[in-house]
Amino acid sequence: RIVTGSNNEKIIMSSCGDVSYPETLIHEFVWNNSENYPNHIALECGINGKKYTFAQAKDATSYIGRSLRNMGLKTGDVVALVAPNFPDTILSCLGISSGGFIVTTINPMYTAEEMMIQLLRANAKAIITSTSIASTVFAAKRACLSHKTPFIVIDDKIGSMPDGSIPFSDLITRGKSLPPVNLNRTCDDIVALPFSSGTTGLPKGVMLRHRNLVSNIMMVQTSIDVFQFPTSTFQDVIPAVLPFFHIYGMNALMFPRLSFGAKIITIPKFVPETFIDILDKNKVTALFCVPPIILFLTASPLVKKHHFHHVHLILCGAAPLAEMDVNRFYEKYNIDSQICEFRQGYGLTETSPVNFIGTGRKYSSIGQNIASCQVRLVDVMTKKDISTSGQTGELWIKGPHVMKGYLNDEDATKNTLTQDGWLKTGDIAYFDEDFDFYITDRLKELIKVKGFQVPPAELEALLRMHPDVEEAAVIGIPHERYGEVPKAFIVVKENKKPTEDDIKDFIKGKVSEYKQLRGGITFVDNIPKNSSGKILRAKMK
Ligand code: 4UW
Repeated sequence: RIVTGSNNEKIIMSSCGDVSYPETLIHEFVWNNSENYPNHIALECGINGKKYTFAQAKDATSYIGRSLRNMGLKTGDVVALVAPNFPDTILSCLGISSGGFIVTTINPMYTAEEMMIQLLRANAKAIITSTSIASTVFAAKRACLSHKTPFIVIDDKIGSMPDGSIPFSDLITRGKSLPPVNLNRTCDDIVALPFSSGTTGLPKGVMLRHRNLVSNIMMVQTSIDVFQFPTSTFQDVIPAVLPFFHIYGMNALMFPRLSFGAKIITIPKFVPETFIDILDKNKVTALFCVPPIILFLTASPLVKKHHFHHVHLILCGAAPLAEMDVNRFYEKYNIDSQICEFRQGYGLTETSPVNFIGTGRKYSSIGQNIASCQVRLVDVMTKKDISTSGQTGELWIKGPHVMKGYLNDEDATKNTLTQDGWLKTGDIAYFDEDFDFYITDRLKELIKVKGFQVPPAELEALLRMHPDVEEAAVIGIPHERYGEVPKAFIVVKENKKPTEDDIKDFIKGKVSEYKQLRGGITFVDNIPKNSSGKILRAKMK
């Protein structure tokens, strides 16, 4: 499994070999097989029941692309998609691709200030949102983009459309009579621009090509053969509670599952009763989870054994999960783990996203590197490659799924991607005698709250804007339900005495709910730094 490279690097190859994948654009790939089951339901809203068959969804995608063209957008322009999970959110994503544009997905929970930053960095030329959050998104648009920027709104039956909005449904109805888009795009063009803070600093646009997305879907499919195309009697049914704006919801759930003919039931917000209602009414076959959902499934009195009757796979990733939590789940419901398999996955926005998938045997392991995913473990101190089981090092990744780089940020790109294409993940791992991998720590600055990224640099910059704050440092501390939560250390200015609540109130309206300082604030005399002024986070922990 370990091959020595030309620079004496020790490369851990996938036991699944290399994968071949078609030279196809992502929206074409997603609908490639849909002609075999045109009348199966592809998308269904878990709240209002709105449905699209595969034939309808495929056509709608193309009409949306044509309509966006007709608004004057040009090939390679960025369209911002800021919407909770709805069928129309998925159609928007694919429609943006079919028009030859790039989609930057923005967290719909963001405040207007947070949205503005991404709209500007991504240089968005149009926005698609939904009525329930339209007023916040509109405020962000008004503050930073031209009033001519098309503002398209999905009607999610809550809230209303700001003046001058374009109803999303018009894109589909009007697009029908427009000529097809003459696409001049290749697999090496960028199609998605999700944001990630990577190993350090503020969120950056992660440039993902069509090739990255398509290859990663085939890498997973080749490595775990657990999903089947629909037949006259079977179709995978998957509730989508993971947000589509995040790469896990986008290219581990939405695109791959649709391309293999599953029905996706969209859930805009995790509400326990709604989730259970969907499990009650549908023969759900697979669950895509983050650790807090696994804890919910195990602990909630609403969840019953029969909810898992048709479930063949439970996937979990985006943050660490303890083996004990999975054992508890199986014990509580007395479910056969051979029939309803549990597997962890390990992914990153920068790798489109999947690199490792569990084997269904060792629950605390992220499993093995999937087909075409090459891996190195690099000793943090000596910078030498590790080729022995049990030793920890930084995980490096190479393959067709690795991003092109960070948008307009050469320094961050250079610090993350080596010249010969290795991506430094900033995660610490080791492997056991079976080549099953385990994540043990995070070298990078990132804090993960319920699987969502919280870049400490963003909170530190905000804290430093408080008139009483001289210096600030933020780290993640463990939290029972959220995994981690941010905690701040603050040095106050001379003669100033802000309280913890003063500081928390200052942060409150500026960043989303999950970024709030739930770990509390400690006032200190100084913040440990190295000679170049970098905060010594490990020391602070
Ligand atoms: N254990 C410990 C894990 C794990 C983990 C991720 O927000 P991003 O950039 O991306 C993600 C993607 C997660 C994902 C995608 C597809 C998939 O199949 C799956 O599992 C089923 C998960 O979270 O954050 C990347 C960072 O999140 C941490 C790790 O630090 C990584 O660098 N992370 N998965 N299983 N930590």
